[in-house]
Amino acid sequence: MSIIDRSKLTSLIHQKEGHLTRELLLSPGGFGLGKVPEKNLPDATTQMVCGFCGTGCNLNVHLKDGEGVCITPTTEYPVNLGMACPKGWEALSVLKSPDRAVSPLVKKSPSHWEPVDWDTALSLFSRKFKAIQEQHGADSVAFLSTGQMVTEEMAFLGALAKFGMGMVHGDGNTRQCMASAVTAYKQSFGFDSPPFTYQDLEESDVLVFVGANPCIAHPIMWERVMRNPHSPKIIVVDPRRTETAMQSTLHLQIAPKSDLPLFYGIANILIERGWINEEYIQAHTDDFEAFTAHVKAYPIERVVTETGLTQETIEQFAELIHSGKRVSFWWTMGVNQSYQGVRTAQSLINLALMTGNIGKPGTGPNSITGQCNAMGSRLFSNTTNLLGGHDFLNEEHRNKVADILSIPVDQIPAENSLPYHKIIEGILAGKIKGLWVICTNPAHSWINQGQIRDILDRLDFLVVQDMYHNTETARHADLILPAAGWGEKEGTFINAERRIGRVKRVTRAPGQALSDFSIFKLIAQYWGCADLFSEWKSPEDVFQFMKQLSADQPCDFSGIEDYAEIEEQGGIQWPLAETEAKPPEQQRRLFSDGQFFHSNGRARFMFSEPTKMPEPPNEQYPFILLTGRGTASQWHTQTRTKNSDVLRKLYPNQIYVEMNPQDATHYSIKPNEVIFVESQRGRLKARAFVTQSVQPKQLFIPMHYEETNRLTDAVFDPYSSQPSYKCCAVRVVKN
Ligand SMILES: Nc1nc2c(c(=O)[nH]1)N[C@H]1C(S)=C(S)[C@@H](COP(=O)(O)OP(=O)(O)OC[C@H]3O[C@@H](n4cnc5c(=O)[nH]c(N)nc54)[C@H](O)[C@@H]3O)O[C@H]1N2
Ligand SMILES: Nc1nc2c(c(=O)[nH]1)N[C@H]1C(S)=C(S)[C@@H](COP(=O)(O)OP(=O)(O)OC[C@H]3O[C@@H](n4cnc5c(=O)[nH]c(N)nc54)[C@H](O)[C@@H]3O)O[C@H]1N2
Ligand code: SF4
Ligand SMILES: [Mo]
Repeated sequence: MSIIDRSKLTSLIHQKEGHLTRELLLSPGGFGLGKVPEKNLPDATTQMVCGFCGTGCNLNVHLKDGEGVCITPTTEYPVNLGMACPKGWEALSVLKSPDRAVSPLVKKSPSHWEPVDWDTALSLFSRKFKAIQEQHGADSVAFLSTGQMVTEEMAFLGALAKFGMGMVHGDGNTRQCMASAVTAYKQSFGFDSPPFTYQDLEESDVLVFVGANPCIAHPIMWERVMRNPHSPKIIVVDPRRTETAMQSTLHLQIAPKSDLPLFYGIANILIERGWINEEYIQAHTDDFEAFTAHVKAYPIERVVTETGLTQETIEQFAELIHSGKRVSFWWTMGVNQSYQGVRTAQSLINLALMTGNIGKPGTGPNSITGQCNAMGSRLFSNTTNLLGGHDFLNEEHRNKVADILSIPVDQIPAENSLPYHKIIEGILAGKIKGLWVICTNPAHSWINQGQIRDILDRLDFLVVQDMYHNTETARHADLILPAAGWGEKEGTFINAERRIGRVKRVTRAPGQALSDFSIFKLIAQYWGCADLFSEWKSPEDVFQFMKQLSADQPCDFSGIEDYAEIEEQGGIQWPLAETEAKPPEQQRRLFSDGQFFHSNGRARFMFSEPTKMPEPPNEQYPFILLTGRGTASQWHTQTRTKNSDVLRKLYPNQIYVEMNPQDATHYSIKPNEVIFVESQRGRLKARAFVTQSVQPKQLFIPMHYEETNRLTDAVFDPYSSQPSYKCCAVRVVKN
């Protein structure tokens, strides 16, 4: 069954007033029903990539008098093949909202902001941040960036903050999301390099989804699985019986955070039974012997005890991996957002390496990205890496970047930024006094909300640059800068399969809101560093710099001519070096030659002992709380999706908590009853959704509701510093 019920969506859209052209395009009869006056029909169509999730679907935007009026999915684009989820269909609606920030706002009292013009706002921005830096040092002002702006804007922000304004510390919401996958790939392969192409979803005969719920979070990738002609076996590893698990061949409903013993145990079975690809291991990997010794400590009995699975299920899983000709492993936040996310991701990478399931169609250890441009931020946000996947600590890299950008090399910091949680700690310690938050909403989405909100209020100066004036973070801001959103500006995104796609301006930003690109350009002027960016006139100018910066890196895309070529080709995946033949093939994967990015060309088996759950349930707090995506119609902190009448009808408006019927009986809780959920850090009120989809003594609350992160525990992966959003101890209290 398709999870996108188009007939429902269409009828909901029909109910919407004032969008007759849209009704026509979506209705089964299409044009020609005679309902809409000729003059309202769109008169042109352009195409661009969706601005929500990392799938990167392409959308036709139909224009009337140069203004986008409605959307249909592009049929001939190699990603979505004519499909889109509700967020894509509704992408234009969320732009029109009374919540949009239409002018810069300056805080006058704790709950009162006044509109000012850009000159006043940017003079204040520069004066305040400069004063802080003069008194406390250049590194006392930091920034938080995003995986949701176009890459050209991310690069501009990172370069402006670090090369122009002297900042050392800057991180982004990709830390909340992809950091564990990034670190896992870097350690295992030598570069952050997701190897797959979406065609692999259709070419595998065994697909293993771990901590991933694509039916909700990546619906169009799931549609690609549904098109797979090989009657694939689908294995889902998730403590919840998710929408995806319900459609699987085999659901391994493991105890939360027992993935590591499970996959080590599976590796042990594969080795014991000789179900490994010795030739591949010999030719292309390091440290397999030590890995073999390590996984010996995971006999099946131990795996049974730690995961709660039966011996038969575990064996069946191993047999399916063995019998598959093309096995692929896909993971998302159930893996990354953990106190041992990096090693868990690597336990999947190890399985792919040891069975030779890499570099061939339908294979791969494949991390699915979350945000539309998480891949862009991984390469160009100038936070964890120096622009283009380079290293701040490497002198050669600093020289290369300085050369290409014609900036003095001593303006490039020769030290790494603090990761996100250390920036937050730095504020608490009084070392960081100024913060600039762009395109992210940490007062809702960061872990342990009470703490982050208190910490944001300790800043001397907080600037929030957002499309909407009333986000949870904006409510703490001293200065709010109104930004244009997706559809109101130009640039490129990089999707989960490394495909660079175009984003365009199809409508005007409201009021005085400006594209982030223009805001950065203005700030450079007010700060007095505009000279550094005199060549950065348009996003496409920056794209040309990005090409040069990527040259000779694994992500080399210097072979792409320009924006026009990206469009002609249906997006272009990196790498595409200048020397490569054109046109590039539309579906390309990495490592087909078995060459990895470590200096000896080999991949590494990475592993260690699992660590203890930081806050296991106890008598007082007997439940484990899981959090994640709720519906295909909700996006993160809901600043955007709550502004569509259609989407609002497709998701529960009030916060709810999923609870197993056994627990509901035990606590005498009736379906829909309002209860309290409490952790050591906070409490919230939610409606009980009594369902078999969660196991006894586990609860699930979607992240889209403001209250959810009151409960979560600020614990991080030691290698990636990614927050562990998906397990803390809570209790339920009846009204
Ligand atoms: N509709 C919608 N789509 C989205 C988003 C959105 O907000 N809304 N956000 C986008 C972003 S940024 C991201 S990062 C992705 C996230 O996409 P997903 O990672 O697929 O979504 P989540 O629901 O966060 O988590 C996936 C699953 O991990 C499971 N899980 C929890 N703990 C464990 C564990 O210990 N082991 C295992 N194996 N599984 C566990 C949860 O039960 C959950 O079902 O979605 C993207 N797509
Ligand atoms: N409990 C729990 N918490 C979680 C998660 C979880 O699973 N559980 N998942 C985590 C994950 S994976 C992620 S990615 C984060 C997401 O967390 P956030 O990044 O905080 O969430 P968003 O709602 O996407 O915030 C993006 C902000 O940017 C604004 N915006 C959109 N487009 C533009 C633009 O072009 N320019 C500017 N300037 N602003 C713009 C939006 O209005 C919004 O306020 O949440 C994390 N938090
Ligand atoms: S699946 Fe993702 S990229 Fe595709 S339409 Fe939906 S939100 Fe947009
Ligand atoms: Mo994410």
